Amino acid sequence: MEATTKYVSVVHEPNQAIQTVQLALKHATSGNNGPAAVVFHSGAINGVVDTKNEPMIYHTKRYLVDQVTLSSKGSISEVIHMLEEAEHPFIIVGDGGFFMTMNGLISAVELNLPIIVVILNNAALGWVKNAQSETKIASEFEDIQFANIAESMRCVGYKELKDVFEKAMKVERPVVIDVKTTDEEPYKKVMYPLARSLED
Ligand SMILES: Cc1ncc(C[n+]2csc(CCOP(=O)(O)OP(=O)(O)O)c2C)c(N)n1
Ligand SMILES: [Mg+2]
Repeated sequence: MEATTKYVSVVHEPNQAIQTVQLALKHATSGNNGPAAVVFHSGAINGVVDTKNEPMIYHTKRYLVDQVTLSSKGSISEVIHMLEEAEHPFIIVGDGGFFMTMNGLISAVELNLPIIVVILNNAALGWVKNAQSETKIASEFEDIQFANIAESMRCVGYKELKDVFEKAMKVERPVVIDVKTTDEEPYKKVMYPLARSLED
């Protein structure tokens, strides 16, 4: 977590919680604003005090192949710098991922950022749908009009890809482009073999 945050603190005792969160907020919002993290022992919720063991943080090593390098503080700042320098940063996201994160567009509109969000719209939580057998539950979307959602959030929305990029680059506000894709290609085809083997 140290690689991705400005400040990390571990809470061992329940009565440290409020002060630690306040300190984290102070760090997050002072100087160069950035993420801060406070890690609690799950037992702290029930009043258990554990000063000896560090809280467990979910281990990613089982899922990530060795070639994936963990981000360092330097590479995160590099990405932020690239986004700041880019005239029109492109953000590519699935339709499900867009739903999970579209509140970010409110800030993008407020800050007048000329970002271009491209939605790969397969009308599904493809990852979930592919992993379900015959019966599909809560993994398929209706025909959602993302361009309309974008327009109603005061972004510019386009419904199709044809000839759109040149137009999008001239817009000085956030743009959302709804690109219809297929959901017939399963995600397993593009997974790392190790990750696939854990699912099979
Ligand atoms: C906040 C959050 N909720 C749930 C998940 C689990 N999850 C991983 S991929 C996925 C489906 C994403 O759908 P979409 O962005 O449309 O991508 P697709 O697989 O269809 O290309 C979900 C629900 C997650 N990663 N993050
Ligand atoms: Mg999808």
